[in-house]
Amino acid sequence: MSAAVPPVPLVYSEEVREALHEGRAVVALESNVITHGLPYPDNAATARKVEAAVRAGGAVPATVCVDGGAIRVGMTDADIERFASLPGIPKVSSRDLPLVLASGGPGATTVASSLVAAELAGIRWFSSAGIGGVHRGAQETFDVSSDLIQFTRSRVAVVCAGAKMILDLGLTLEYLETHCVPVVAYRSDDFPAFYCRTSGHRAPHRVDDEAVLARAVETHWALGSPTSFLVTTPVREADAIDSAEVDAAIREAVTAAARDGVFGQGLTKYLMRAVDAATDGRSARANMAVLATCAETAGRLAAAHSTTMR
Ligand code: PSU
Ligand code: MN
Repeated sequence: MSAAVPPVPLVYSEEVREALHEGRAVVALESNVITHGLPYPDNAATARKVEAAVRAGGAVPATVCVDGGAIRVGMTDADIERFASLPGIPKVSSRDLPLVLASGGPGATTVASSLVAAELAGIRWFSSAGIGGVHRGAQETFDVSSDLIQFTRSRVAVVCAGAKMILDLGLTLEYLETHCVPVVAYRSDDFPAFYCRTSGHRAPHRVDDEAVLARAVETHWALGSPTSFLVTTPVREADAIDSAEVDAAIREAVTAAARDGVFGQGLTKYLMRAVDAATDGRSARANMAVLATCAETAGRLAAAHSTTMR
């Protein structure tokens, strides 16, 4: 038997392959938000809207998933429909990737595993509404999202509306600072909180100019840093939720999760669904809106980046 390590099987959609070949701007997107973030059929409609938003920004979307023993970079419409409607497709974070690839089953990539795929594919930009982070009570539970650890390893610029509201956003910012991950608020002052416009924390940096941002991203990597580069953009005023409206619901959800013994990879989904239920779906609708906002900004920044670097 040969001791050679097999190459990582990457399968590109036609459109993404061409865009990368021609050096056009591409924005990677996760698929776990389709399978675990929203209910059917909102998830399918949102995935399409998010792809359209990337295009509106001027880039090509590449939604990432695992299927048939390969990492798929660019899902077809039929893929999206299948992932959205088929129950039981597992959440695949970075550590799960080799297992799902080896077994050949389908898997929905989180922010972390999508970054692994993006870097392998040579995609420099990624968009998500709310990244994972340090969970509330992590001092006891040790629950820190693999998304944060992956940021320390993948050279990808990540556009997001901050981290999910269910997390401890102060500790999440501390973690990013400790691990030398740049955090820049684009045309805003504060680190946002997913569907709330501010976390109450000021972002470490503010940049308003797309070309400056593009140069900062390149310079970060030129300096030898192996990390991601976070760019935040807040939810639009019209789509935003007042943090007072969700605060109590989040606190109750965190208590209920502890009572029900929910931990590990199922916790984030449990908390998000509990808040959606407590707000009569308002938080889910805000989630859909902010996904599109981030995607459009990512499309614009990725396009500006590819022009600036030409
Ligand atoms: N559940 C949702 N929406 C999401 C996620 C879960 O309702 O967006 C996700 C994202 O895929 C993110 C991941 O990368 O959860 C982080 O999970 P964890 O906190 O277990 O690391
Ligand atoms: Mn976790």
